[in-house]
Amino acid sequence: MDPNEAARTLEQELERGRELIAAAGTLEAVDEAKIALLGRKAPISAVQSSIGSLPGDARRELGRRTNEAFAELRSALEARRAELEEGAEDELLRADAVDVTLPGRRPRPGSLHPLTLVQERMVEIFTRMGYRVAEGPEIEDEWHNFEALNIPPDHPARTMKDSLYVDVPGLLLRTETSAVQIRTMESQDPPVYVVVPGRVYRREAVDATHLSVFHQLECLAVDEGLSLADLKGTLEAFAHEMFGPQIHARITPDYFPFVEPGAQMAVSCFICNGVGCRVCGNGWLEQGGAGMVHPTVLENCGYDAERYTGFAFGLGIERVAMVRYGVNDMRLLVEGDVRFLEQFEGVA
Ligand code: FA5
Repeated sequence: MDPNEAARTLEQELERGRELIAAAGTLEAVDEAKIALLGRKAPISAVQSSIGSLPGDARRELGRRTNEAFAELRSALEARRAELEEGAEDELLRADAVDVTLPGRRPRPGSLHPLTLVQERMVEIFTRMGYRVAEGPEIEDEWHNFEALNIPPDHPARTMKDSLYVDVPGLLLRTETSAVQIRTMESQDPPVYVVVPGRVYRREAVDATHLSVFHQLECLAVDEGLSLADLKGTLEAFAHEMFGPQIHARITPDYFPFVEPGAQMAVSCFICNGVGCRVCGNGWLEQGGAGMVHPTVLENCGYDAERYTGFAFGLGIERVAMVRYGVNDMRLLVEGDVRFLEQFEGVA
């Protein structure tokens, strides 16, 4: 390449470089322009390679001009790159900016589950009467769940058909909170006044009034001179506090091996008012079992059955919730449907 052509090429490349660099709108375009202007195949590289073949002064002159052209193009490329990087950062800052004037997104507050509401209310009613709250394990042994409660070995509740056993011999998921009657009496002397809310498990077909995992509230009172009248009065006081004066309570004879006499507590149906309907059948909704603590049970726990008498009952918390809130299918209480649950917001 002769010196004049080389000088022209440098001029053209500088001109082309200014245009290319000004038009590069992205960092990738800057990279492409760099290859086109300064790469091995770029015209300026051909000029550079021709320098060596020129004589003395012409060589120095073209060398100087080539270096200047390289320097100008490099610094223009760098300047454009810096400009674009700064722009990208500004863009990021803009995108990340928080608009404090926008309305906030308020998280929806949850509310207590109807079963929790009912359990808390039940516990409150009994603690106001002077009862204390006791608890027991949900995995129970056969002594506390059956034997000590006077439930004989051939009782159907003790078979796998009715109860859920765990993989350890002699242990099962407790079938009733009555097991905590035994644990309480084993751990303290009379007088006893306790209520025991808790979860129980049975092998049971689920329907509108039965679940296989449900809750009971057990009540146990042992003292000198307690009679069936105290049991009846306590249940009536509870029913009035819980359901109000429009609901009537009754107790009728029933059998449980750990009480004598035994009874069942029912309240008048909230749908038909005691007349009889599809939900209740005969006008009454069973709420729980009850009775005077069997002397054998007192003796199993080391209590003097000649001196002390007691009463006990176990209420189904789901059944109480159904009456209190007018729910006609127990399954609604465990399905977790928000449309059902949100109706209890602000409810006591
Ligand atoms: C008992 O569980 C006795 N332990 C109650 C008792 C305690 C009697 C103290 C005497 C002295 P029962 O199996 O009937 O009894 O259950 C008591 C209450 O639990 C029932 O009245 C009902 O309200 C509730 N219940 C029973 N089975 C279910 C079930 N599958 N689903 C929901 N609630 C149930």
